[in-house]
Amino acid sequence: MAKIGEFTLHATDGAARTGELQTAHGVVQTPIFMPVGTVGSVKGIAPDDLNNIGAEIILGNTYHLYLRPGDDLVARHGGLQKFNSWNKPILTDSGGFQVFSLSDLRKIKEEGVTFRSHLDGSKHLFTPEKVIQIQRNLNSDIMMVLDECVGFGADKEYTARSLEMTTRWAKRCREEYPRGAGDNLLFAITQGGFFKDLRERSIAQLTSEDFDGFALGGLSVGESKEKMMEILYHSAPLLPKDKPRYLMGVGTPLDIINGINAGIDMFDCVLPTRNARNGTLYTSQGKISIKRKEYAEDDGPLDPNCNCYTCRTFSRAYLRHLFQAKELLSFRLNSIHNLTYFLDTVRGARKAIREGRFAEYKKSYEAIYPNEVV
Ligand code: PRF
Ligand code: ZN
Repeated sequence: MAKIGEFTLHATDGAARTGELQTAHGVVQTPIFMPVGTVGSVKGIAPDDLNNIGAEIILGNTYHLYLRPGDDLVARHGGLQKFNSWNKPILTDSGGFQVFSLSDLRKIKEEGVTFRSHLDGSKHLFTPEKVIQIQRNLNSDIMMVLDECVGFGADKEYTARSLEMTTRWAKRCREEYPRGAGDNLLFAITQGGFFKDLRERSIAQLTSEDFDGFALGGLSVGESKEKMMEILYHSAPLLPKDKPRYLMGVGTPLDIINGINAGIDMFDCVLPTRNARNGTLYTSQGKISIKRKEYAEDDGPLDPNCNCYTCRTFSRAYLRHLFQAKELLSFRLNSIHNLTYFLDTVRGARKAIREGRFAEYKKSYEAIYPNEVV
């Protein structure tokens, strides 16, 4: 077995790469998509489903698990994998982003960020040290440092001051959890908003420190696709080649293809599961809304090119009926399919990279999503 934290590249095709990352709970093939399991559960589906889909790693949220049921309770139950019976790798986001998007009355200081719980209004402080302690209690395979994700529209002066603080917070996280102190990996998060020179500064500062991987944060926060792509294609090549690169909270299938094309290895997004629950399904023919009348009598499979349980077993007519009747099974079957689609996308990318035809693979996705091409 490779050493925990070892990242091995198997093939490259242009800037796109395929490889594997060793974690304490097993190997992750890259490029990878990580289904989001905010509270330790991927909404609507069980670990059995995730295994059948071929999920290799899921994402959990420090913010949610700290507030409920509490990281100390999870620790008493043997860590997140014992608690939720998903015994493969888990990455946890640090809480910074969720505090900014979910909680009230947040106040950012050098020490950390104070906020009120979205559940009961209680007051809390996340410091870089605290979020490491929480993620250690959860026994996350890949822990993320505390960062500030500056919103779209933040001015240059604010963004510059913020990224310097994010760097200091990252260093404090590393000091709280020195290399060799455990089997949990620690990734840094680069910021810098939509200013190329600030992106360069953040990357230079963080990559001179000793982390197991590096994320691009602060993208897909309301900017145009053009802006996101500009920063993505500028920043990804500046990240170390020999460490995993993670594009946080991104994105659509075509965003993921572009990320891989820019040299990104890891992705997460609520899109496949959230859209599954509102009836928006990704297929090899593009996005469809299963609630539409045209599917009422459609006996065909949801996606003839998909081999998931949903597509092997049920008709579009039945899936439409379940959705219209607000049956819980609709959530499960739609989520199984959408996650399969996203995982098929990254599995197909790995194969294309190995075979030196990633450009062609990318074109096939641009043809499916013509309105998204930038
Ligand atoms: N920081 C953290 N988590 C995140 C982001 C970030 O910038 C994003 C931005 N798309 C998603 N999730 N810690
Ligand atoms: Zn399917």
